[in-house]
Amino acid sequence: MRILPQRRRHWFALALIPIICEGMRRLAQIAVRRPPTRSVQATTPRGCPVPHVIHRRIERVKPGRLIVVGDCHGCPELFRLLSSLGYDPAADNLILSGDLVNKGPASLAVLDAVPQLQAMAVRGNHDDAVLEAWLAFRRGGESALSSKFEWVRHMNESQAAVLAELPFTVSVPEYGIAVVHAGLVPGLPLEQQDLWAMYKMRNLVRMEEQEEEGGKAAAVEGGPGEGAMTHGSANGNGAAAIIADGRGERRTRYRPVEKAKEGGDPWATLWQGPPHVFFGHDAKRRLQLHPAATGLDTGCVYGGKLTAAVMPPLEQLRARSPGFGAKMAAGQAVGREELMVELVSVPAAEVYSAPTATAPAGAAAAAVETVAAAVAVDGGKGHA
Ligand SMILES: *[C@@H]1O[C@H](CO)[C@@H](O)[C@H](O)[C@H]1NC(C)=O
Ligand SMILES: [Mn+2]
Repeated sequence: MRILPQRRRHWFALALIPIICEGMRRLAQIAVRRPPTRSVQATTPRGCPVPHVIHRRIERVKPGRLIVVGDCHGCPELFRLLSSLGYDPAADNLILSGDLVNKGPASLAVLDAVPQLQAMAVRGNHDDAVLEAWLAFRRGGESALSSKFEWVRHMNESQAAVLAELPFTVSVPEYGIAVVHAGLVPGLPLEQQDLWAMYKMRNLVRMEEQEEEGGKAAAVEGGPGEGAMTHGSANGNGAAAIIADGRGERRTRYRPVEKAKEGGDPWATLWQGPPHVFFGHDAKRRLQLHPAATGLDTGCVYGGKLTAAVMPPLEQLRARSPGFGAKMAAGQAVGREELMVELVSVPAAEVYSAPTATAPAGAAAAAVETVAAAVAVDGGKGHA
């Protein structure tokens, strides 16, 4: 620096500013353990390899019914529910809403059942955590397993492969539906949805004006290549969405958060579709019946029940539900009525896991339970 004349030193310092800013930005990202916004999603939020297919599409359904089942959490009720439905793997289409494993006693049996039953499933946060634990166990031996994941030592390669291949969403365009474990942010194409948010979020916080002007969400606004969402936002702060509202002038941004106490609204109340989204993850809110989203986690592992949304075969649906064809043709979200959804539940045989977090406020919980009781139709057979 000394050899530079005063004026040139000045310019040299100016030239350094963007470099310093970039460095600080990178440091800030590292500090919150968030990779750069444009990075390819090389790992899941738990550091597992991303599956080959993140967003699975079922282009042609089998000729039977479409059945979406809520969070199993290793509960044997899955088998009772399916037998009460007379599930036929050769004809029916079965999708599980994730959190297949953990907390219940039959995690390995559920994993074995996925290929045996020709089921599809989406990745829940527990599925990813179990896969992470198994990978660490296989790398580090005995010491790598915490007591919570003790059972994971018995998981073999085929069972782990089921977890490793779980996509984050399964879409069935012919029915106008999609399945995700936790939720989706309105206004973003699937490819830009945040991996963390898809299996962790419960609420969406509308971002304040000043928050909107911060750099955090700005990257989502950019052109091609800049839209990729990051997934390291373990606190939910990194994923913000921008919605082009109407002609794209007014924009609403939402920040997905994990816990209701972090504010905002249940994401499913803001979701307008299409598609109609079936999801799980939110056992505290139990059955959620919104116009374009249906929450199916009815807390089986906590002694609640396991719930399925059953839709008729596509051919029957088209013939018997005029609203279905009309809405699909108009590119609108289909509701449960148009989909002729029947909700079928089996009660849990026991409390497999004590709910850890506090239940929702009494009145609200009671109201939700009443709705659930009014709508859910018990499976009839297989209840003994
Ligand atoms: C894993 O265990 C299941 C039985 O639970 C068995 O069917 C499968 O063949 C096993 N896979 C391997 C690779 O050992
Ligand atoms: Mn979950």
